[in-house]
Amino acid sequence: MGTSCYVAEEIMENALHARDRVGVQDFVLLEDYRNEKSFIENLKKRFKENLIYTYIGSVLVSVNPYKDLGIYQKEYVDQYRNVNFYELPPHVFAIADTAYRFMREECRDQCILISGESGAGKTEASKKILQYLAAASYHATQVEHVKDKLLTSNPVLEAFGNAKTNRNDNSSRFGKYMDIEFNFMGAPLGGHILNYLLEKSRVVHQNPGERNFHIFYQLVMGADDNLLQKLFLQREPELYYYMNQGNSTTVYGVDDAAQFQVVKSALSVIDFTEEEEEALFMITASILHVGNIGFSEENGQAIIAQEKSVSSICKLLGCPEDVLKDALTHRTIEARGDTVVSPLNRDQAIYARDALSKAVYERQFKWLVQKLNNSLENKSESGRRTLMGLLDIYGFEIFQNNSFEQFCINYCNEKLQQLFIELTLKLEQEEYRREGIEWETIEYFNNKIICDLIEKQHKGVISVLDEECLRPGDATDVTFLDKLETTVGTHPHFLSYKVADNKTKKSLYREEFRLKHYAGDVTYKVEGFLDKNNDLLYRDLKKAMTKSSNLITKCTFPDCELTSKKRPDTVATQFKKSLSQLMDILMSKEPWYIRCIKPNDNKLSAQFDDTIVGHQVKYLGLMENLRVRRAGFAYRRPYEDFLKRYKCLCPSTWPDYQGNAIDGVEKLVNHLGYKSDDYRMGKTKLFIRLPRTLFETEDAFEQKKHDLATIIQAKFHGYS
Ligand code: AOV
Ligand code: MG
Repeated sequence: MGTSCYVAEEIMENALHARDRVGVQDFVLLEDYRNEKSFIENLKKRFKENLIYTYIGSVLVSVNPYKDLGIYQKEYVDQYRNVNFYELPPHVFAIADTAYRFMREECRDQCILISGESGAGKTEASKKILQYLAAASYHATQVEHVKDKLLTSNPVLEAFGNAKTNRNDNSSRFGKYMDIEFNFMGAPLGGHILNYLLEKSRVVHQNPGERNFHIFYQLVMGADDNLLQKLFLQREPELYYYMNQGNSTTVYGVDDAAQFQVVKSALSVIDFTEEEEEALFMITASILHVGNIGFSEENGQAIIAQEKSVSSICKLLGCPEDVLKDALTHRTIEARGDTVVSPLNRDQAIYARDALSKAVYERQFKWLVQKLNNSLENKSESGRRTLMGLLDIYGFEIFQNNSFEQFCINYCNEKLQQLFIELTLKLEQEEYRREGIEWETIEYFNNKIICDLIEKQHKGVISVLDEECLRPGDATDVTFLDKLETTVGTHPHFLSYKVADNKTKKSLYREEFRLKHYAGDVTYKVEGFLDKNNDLLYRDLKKAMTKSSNLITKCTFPDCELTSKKRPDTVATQFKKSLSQLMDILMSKEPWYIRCIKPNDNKLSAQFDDTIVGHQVKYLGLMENLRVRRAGFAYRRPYEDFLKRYKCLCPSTWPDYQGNAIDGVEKLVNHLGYKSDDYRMGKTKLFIRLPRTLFETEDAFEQKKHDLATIIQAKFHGYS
């Protein structure tokens, strides 16, 4: 037996002795593996011992410790480097290392999918993976710069895309998928980021206890006096309407001013020029001024209350003051060649003002991602390359008030859960059946029904919403709800006041609908759905922005947009399309999963709430995942591949073998002494139950390679 297996056994032994205290490190070893209570008990035992990671086979379950455990330093990176998956205690580094090695050795694209509800630890996990890949991958001076950029892209994106919510002090308000590109030696060459739907409504509105995006607070608290003056800002977040609505301008334990310095230095690493940096902060500042404009009303016409704010904006963005003032209080409508200018009332003006802020911020964010991508682009090498994808999205969320944003976020989580089901529960079981391996079907809840309810053509929530958005005339949020009730009213995962039974009616208001998501019931208020989906910015304001001399705004509001007649897709449809593309990307890669769990709802370190954890275990499908894993096989390879790699280990298959692959593999496994329960012969593939069996074979292979190399070397020396 090779040394690595010996170590594995010893660890396993130790683990068994310590089981009472620390539980099992792989749920597959859990005796009472069908029992949810035992499952949760095991998580809890480990959590209490600060062991936050546990495997279900190759799936990593992680429980947020809400404290620094000191398990991510360099020693840990070194420890996990090039070590077989099961030989060390579970760790996010082990997943990163295994995916990285698979990618290099088998030249196949990999992806690591991180899921879990808001605050469960997805973003932290994704940062640890990036850190590991940078530290453990091939070192060379020419790639260190790429690594720097990959790592520093994070604080910049988080500053502009994360915010404090009531669920998480550093909540991601956009979805992020990142591909890192490696050459054949495993050196990172570059990267590419895809971003998904930023929650831009936060720019103009925050719920009690919440904040706007971090960057606003960082700028106001961290800019030096000089810069602050240049931006016409004061060091008091409470002065700005866009920062003070949540009545919570600070985050416990966070130093916004220090973070601003981190962002500034990160910007220079990712190739921002001084002008670009200045333009970026000017836009950010101008949005704060937009929020403070304020309007009064006379004879039904809006009047700008804070002229000073407008003049600051115009100086910062370099756009003519009269044009902006007009655009903030008037609307031009063009019909059949005629143009009619009509004044806005106060509400309309506020609406237009906020639409402007949202559009400017969102476009700036997209520009930022594009700029990052330019900086991360692999310009040095062509040739064979493989990709490692990393997905970190916004987690499932339920708030007191749920609106269009939560609808999109939760829809995204449904899609990701669907992918998990497809790949780990459905395809896995189908493969056993297809390969003719005896299999007792394991039942699971398939959330495809909810995905369909949301996205089905003509019949889903998004289609109905779009229909109302595009219908000229009297469409409102309420007519949208009416239509929803007619179209999907009988769907088992849909409820609203009108279609609910008398008992459920009591828990619903008239202008709400409830979706029974895989992770729980969420009640959405329809108010604002049409507006947010339409996402209109009045032409006058667009026009004012095209006149801006700020180098970012100039680029994000191109003139051609004014002449384009084509109506863009609605927000929900754009999102649906981008998610569908994302699913295709993920399906084309070998997936690894990290399932994050939140131990309590109070962001506390020492609290493990059985009910809250139990709920997550249930909806994440972890019990079913375990049962499939228990009954299944950890490793499978087509006969040809297996034979090709290991044929040298058996005298009947090496050096000469003419027969077919299946017979060859049979000879091989017999010779290697596989026991009958260790493996199954499928129609086209060999299935191996435990990784240990494969490790032994791999060790024997390494030994053989070594022996052969020694023989060849000896011969070589003999001849010379
Ligand atoms: P999320 O990404 O899953 O939520 P985060 O990764 O932002 O959640 O984690 C929330 C907070 O929990 C972090 O800011 C840390 O304080 C703490 N935390 C998470 N993981 C760890 C860890 N491994 N060690 C120590 N502390 C941790 V959201 O983005 O809201 O869905 O949209
Ligand atoms: Mg996050």
